[in-house]
Amino acid sequence: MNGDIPNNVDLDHDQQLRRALATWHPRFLQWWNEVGPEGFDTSTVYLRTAIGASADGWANYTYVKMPEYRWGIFLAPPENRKIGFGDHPDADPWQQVPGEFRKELRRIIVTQGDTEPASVEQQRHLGKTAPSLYDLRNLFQVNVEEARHLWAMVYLLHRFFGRDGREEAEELLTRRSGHRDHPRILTAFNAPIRDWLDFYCFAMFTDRDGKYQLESLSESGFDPLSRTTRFMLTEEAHHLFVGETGVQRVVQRTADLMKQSGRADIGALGGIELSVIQKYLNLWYSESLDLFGAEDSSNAATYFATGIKGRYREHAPNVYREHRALEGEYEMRLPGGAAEKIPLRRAMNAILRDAYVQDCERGLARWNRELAARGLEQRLALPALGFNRKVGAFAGGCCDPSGNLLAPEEFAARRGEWLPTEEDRARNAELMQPVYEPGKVAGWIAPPAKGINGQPPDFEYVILS
Ligand code: BYC
Repeated sequence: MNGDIPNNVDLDHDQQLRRALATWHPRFLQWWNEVGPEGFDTSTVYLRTAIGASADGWANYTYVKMPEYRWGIFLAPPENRKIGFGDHPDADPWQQVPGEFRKELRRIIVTQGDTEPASVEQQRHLGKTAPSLYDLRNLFQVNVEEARHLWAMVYLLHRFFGRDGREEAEELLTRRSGHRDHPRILTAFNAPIRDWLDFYCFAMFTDRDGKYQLESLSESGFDPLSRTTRFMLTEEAHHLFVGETGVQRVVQRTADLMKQSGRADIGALGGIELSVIQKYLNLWYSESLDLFGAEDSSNAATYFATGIKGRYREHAPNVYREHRALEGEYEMRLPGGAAEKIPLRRAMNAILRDAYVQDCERGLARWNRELAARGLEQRLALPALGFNRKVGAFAGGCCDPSGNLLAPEEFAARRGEWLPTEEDRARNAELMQPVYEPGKVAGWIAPPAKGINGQPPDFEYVILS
């Protein structure tokens, strides 16, 4: 079985790793069969498979049946670098796990690893309602690659953490998204993804947290973690594209219907109303903000001080003047418009989140241009930092999307104005009938601007059987 695993980690000569994978690989396939995409095991899908870390190896397109996908293990090429930040910026990166940081590194790798299978589980049923074969294929591409990202973290656990690493790798296949007794670790990965608007918002906002977390882990002093996350980021870009353009296409269609009809309530015309799109943005943006952890975090300060996890683009030229972050403060915003200054190192989660927020605002501006281009006055918005938060300074309080504090009863009473209701979801479920004919696209979403890998609009991305 190991002979089939594409890799650049010298698997053939790593007996310990091969032995660990010999047990884990069949368990992984069992997990995929149990909770991976439902109903498409025998279909043939036009997928890219990473077969090497070089430019021509990581995006190899072929038709494959998903259970036969060749999940592999890849590290980006080594770089000549120093740790570059924290208490020992001039030290060489570690090729093995330093004993004193073992616990922290394991915890971060397990947390990262846990999100990957969780997302596959969350998206399990979406194939049955895909708006086109193009979208169906993109969903499956995201699914197989998130599963490969699980492999990336399992490689680190198996290769560098001995017996407890193997136990953690096993646990990654045991927890389940949304399970009452064995849930996934982070909150957003237990939230259901019930329809395609959830999926596009998830890929826009939650995958984007992934991008920022992976970027800061790619700065890590633990070199194998840095190299594996750098390679993951090459695949992640497509997931973000699926999310951002997915929402954009929904907005385009909605805007077209609004313009044609001269009205906002375009539900009867087969579109998703802008107010409903706004509620989904509110939900997934706020869920995803929680993924950055608390703004004031001693864990984050330790990760930075020890060289385990850097800031976004820590190594890039001209981004940070100094890399110890011992001086200076961060102004942490609090409910009700107040603020509190905290030492910079304790604010690493918040600093990363701020970069993320800016990136989300860029995506939002792109969607709003679709409305402006059609002469419409309405605009989408990102809700305030304090809206619908369960982690950090705003946890437990209640705010409306503009950031005004509310009594919990008022929030509960008005919740349906700001977050998707059962009626919104029922309406979307009714709209989202599958469209599996090559070149055809459901009526609630605009067609994609171009095909995958230069393919024509009527390309048969998935051969159903
Ligand atoms: N849910 O100091 P704090 C992706 C816990 S997405 C539940 O604020 P810290 C992907 C925390 O564990 C990226 N619990 O947190 C996307 C701690 O517990 P203890 C995933 C939470 O440690 C789409 C306590 O609260 N990668 O790749 O600084 C598809 C106080 O914690 C949550 C990573 O997250 C939460 N949201 O940081 C597929 C990177 N937040 O110690 C994939 C690895 C916090 O009191 N993870 N807690 O028991 C990390 O770097 C950090 O663990 C976090 C939180 C950034 C998540």
